Amino acid sequence: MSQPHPKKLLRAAVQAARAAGQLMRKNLRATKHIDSEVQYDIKLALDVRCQKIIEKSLRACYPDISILGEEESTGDPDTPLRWVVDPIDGTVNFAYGIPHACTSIALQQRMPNPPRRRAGKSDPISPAPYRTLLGVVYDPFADELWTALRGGPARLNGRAVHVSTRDRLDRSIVSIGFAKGPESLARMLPVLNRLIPRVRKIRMMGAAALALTYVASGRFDGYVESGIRLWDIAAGGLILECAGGDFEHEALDNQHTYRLSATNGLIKRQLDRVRAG
Ligand code: LIP
Repeated sequence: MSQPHPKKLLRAAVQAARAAGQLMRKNLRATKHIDSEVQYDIKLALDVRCQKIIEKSLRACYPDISILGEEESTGDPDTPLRWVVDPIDGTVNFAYGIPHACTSIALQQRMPNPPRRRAGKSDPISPAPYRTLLGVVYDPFADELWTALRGGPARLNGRAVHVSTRDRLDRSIVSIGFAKGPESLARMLPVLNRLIPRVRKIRMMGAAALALTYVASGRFDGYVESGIRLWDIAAGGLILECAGGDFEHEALDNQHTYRLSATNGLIKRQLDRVRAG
């Protein structure tokens, strides 16, 4: 199968993200049906409805590209390309009527012979055998659409964006996330305690994809989380890289789970020292 044109693929992802965003916007204040919940997480019926809208939209354009989604996966998992979809990133915010959530769609390419990693460098989300070709993150409440094609600029509503130039941790805003289980809390609470006295401000917003696009846009200077899933960060990771940022990640034991440190690149060493303790 010859690879479709990247800009057509991007258009399909934007169309799908906007369709899901429309449903999110319409239901922000509605009573939400909860499919399941645990202390640190909620699954909404709207998560599944948004995933279905995205799947239908993407498959209408590209029926042969598989979809790896937070809610479900469809198609042949061995296709050379795969969509990676989080229909609602920031589900708990959305469930509580907090207008800070988004749709995240990435396209990844299977790498036949995974590139050797240069020391300290890594492709967002590699580890092998996939690399991210495009990313779309859409916040329907702020009507902010971030896009990026590998090798090109990161854009917010069509205008190029770039990471901040702040190079001092004590002048930086660093976002931190706590994933869905007690082990993430255990790992990240000591990091939080070490960070608070060293930075200008900490922000905990509850949507990984938006935290990454905020670093890409110079609103945040860093973002750290452990136990985060591939679909939360695949699109935002590429957008950050295309905005000149650094997207370091480490695959954890359970599938599609990562520990990450995303920065403007300038505060990376200072942040790594604090994270390490
Ligand atoms: C969320 C992430 C957030 C993390 C939450 C949750 P979801 O994704 O965006 O950063 O801290 O635990 O994983 O579940 O809303 O798609």
